[in-house]
Amino acid sequence: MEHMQIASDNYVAFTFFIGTMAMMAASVFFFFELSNTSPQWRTSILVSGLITFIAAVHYYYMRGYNLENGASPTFFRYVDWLLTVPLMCVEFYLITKKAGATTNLLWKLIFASVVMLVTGYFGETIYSDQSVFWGVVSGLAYFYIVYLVWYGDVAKLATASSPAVAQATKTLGWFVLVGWAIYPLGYIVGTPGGLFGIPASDLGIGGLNMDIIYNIGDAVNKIGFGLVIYTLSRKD
Ligand SMILES: *C/C=C(C)/C=C/C=C(C)/C=C/C1=C(C)CCCC1(C)C
Repeated sequence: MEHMQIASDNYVAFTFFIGTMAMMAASVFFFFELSNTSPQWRTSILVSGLITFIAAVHYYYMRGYNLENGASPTFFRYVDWLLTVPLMCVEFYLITKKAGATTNLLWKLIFASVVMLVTGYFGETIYSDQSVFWGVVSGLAYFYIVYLVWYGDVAKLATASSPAVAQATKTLGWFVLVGWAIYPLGYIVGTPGGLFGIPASDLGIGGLNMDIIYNIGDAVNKIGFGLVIYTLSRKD
C-alpha cells in the first residue's frame, strides 16, 4: 500500500487531520471527566463525549478519503451530522428536562435537524443544480431550531431553570445562531448555486474551501457545545 503524506500546502487535508486529533482529544477529556461529574450531569457529559467520539471516527475516515481521492467526503460528512446534530438536540432536552422539557420538544428539535440536513444533502449531491432551493428549505428548518432555542420552548424552559442552566442555554443559543451559521457559508462556497443564485466567486469568496469551513465549524461547535455543558456541570 502506498504511504500517503499530507503536502505542507494541503490545507484541506491538514484541517481533516487536526480535526481528527481535536475530536479524539475532546472525547478522551469528556469520558475521563465522567467519574468526576455529579450523577445528575453524567448523561449530559456522556453525550458530549459521544458527539466528539462519533465525529472522531468520521474524521479519521474522511481524512483518509480526502487524502486518497482529493475529494470532499460528502456522504460521510452528512452521516456524521445526522448522528451528532440530533445528539446536540438531546443536550438541550437533557439540560431543560428538570424544568419540564417533554419528549415532544425533543422530537421537534430532532425532526427539524433531520429536515435541515437531508435537504442540505440533496442540494449538495443529487439535486445540486437546484442547490439554491434546497439550501433555502434547509435554512428554514435551521431558523426554526434557532427560534425554538431563542424564543420557543427551549428558551421558556431555560428561564424557568436554575441560573446556571439559563446561562448555559443562552451560550448554546449563540453557538446555534453564530457557530452553526458557519455551515451555510460552506454550502454557498461549495455549491454551484452560491447565495440565492450568486456564485461564490462573484461574492469575492470563491477562494474559500467548503471542507475547511465545515471542519472549522465542526471543531467550534462540537467541542464548544461539550465545553459549555462541562462548565454547567461544574457550576450547578
Ligand atoms: C456537528 C455538526 C453540526 C453542528 C452541523 C450543523 C449543520 C448545519 C447547521 C447545516 C446547515 C445548512 C444550512 C442551514 C443551509 C445549507 C445546507 C446546510 C446543511 C449546510
